[in-house]
Amino acid sequence: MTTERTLSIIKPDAVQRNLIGAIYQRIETTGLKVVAAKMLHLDAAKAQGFYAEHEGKPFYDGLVEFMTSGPVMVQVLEGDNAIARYRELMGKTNPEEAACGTIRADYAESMRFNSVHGSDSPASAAREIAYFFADDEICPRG
Ligand code: RTP
Ligand code: MG
Repeated sequence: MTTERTLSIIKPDAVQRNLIGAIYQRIETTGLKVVAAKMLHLDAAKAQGFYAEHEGKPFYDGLVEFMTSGPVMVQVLEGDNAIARYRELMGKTNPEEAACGTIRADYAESMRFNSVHGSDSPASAAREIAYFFADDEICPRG
């Protein structure tokens, strides 16, 4: 088993619908630990930089518009195989394809308004965590 960290975002649609607690409960119930957290209202430059890998794709401008439409909760999760386990907890990008019991199956409204983000690889996790958190803002829990 490998202890990993991953970057999680509760997106504006879910914050707006008061789902922060429900999503945190699922994260904690699955055994992942929140080791850093902050609420932010992203500006366009911050959202564009975060999703730079998707620049030029048809959904990019709409994605940036959505991610800047209201506050988000950003957190670092830690645990064994945290990256894959959190992606599994989220479910597929399109909520119509997400497995029963996943966050997106239960809460996402559409492909765009899909409630949560999770890093998709160790390299992405490292980049995304550093994009939002300084080292001294992360609190290892052991
Ligand atoms: P995320 O990065 O937000 O965790 O989502 P993901 O890995 O499951 O999906 P990704 O391919 O990275 O896409 C990022 C976000 O862009 C929106 N999207 N819209 N065809 C579309 O309309 C489309 N494809 C992607 C979604 O909000 C997705 O979460
Ligand atoms: Mg992604």
